[in-house]
Amino acid sequence: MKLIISTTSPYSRKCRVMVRELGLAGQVEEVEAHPFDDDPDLLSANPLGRVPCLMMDDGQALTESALIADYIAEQAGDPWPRDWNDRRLEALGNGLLDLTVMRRVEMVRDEGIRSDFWIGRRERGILRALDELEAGMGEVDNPMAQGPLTMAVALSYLDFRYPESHWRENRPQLQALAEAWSARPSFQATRPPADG
Ligand SMILES: N[C@@H](CCC(=O)N[C@@H](CS)C(=O)NCC(=O)O)C(=O)O
Repeated sequence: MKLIISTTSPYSRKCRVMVRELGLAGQVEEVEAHPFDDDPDLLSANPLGRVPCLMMDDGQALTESALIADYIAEQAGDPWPRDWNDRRLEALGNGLLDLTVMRRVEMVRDEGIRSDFWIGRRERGILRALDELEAGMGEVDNPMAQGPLTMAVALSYLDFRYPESHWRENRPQLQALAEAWSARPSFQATRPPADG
C-alpha cells in the first residue's frame, strides 16, 4: 500500500500514527506530496487534490482520513475498541481539525482580504468543540482508539498552528490525553517539522 501524505497535515498524521501503532509500517510506503504544488501523482491518485490518500494494493485509491483510518484498522484485524462513542468523538475531533485548518487558511490570507468574521466564527467553534471533547473524555476508558487519537492529533495541531490558544486551561482531561499520546514513539516519529 502507498500512503500519500504531507508532513504538516494533521489528517495525514492520524493515518501515519495508526500505521505505526497497528504494526503495518512494513506494508505501507509513505510518499510525500505537497497538495498546494498540484503534484501530478497526487492529482492522478486523488481528484480532490488532498492528502492523505491511500493507494490500495488493487490500485484503487481511498480519500478521507477517517475512511483510510478504518481501512488501516481493518487490515490490522480491528484491534482497537470501536463503538458509537468512539465514532462520535472521532467526528468531533475531525471537526475540530477542520475548524483549525480553516482558521489558519483565513489567517494566512493577505491582510486586506482576511476576514475577522470567519476567524472569529472558527475560533468560537474551536472553543465549543474543545469543551465538548473535554466532557466526552469522561466516557473514554482507553485512549488507544480512533476517537481519542483524532482528538490528540487535533490538540497537537492547535499547538503547532495556534500556540497562543491556551486550550489546556480548565481542560485537564484533554491535557492528559495530549500528554499520553505525545509520549508515544508513533507520535514523536510523525511530529510536523518546526519550519513547516
Ligand atoms: N476531510 C479530509 C481533509 C483533508 C485535507 O483537507 N487535507 C489538506 C492538508 S491538511 C489538503 O490536502 N489541502 C489541500 C486543498 O484543500 O486543496 C480528510 O479528512 O482527509
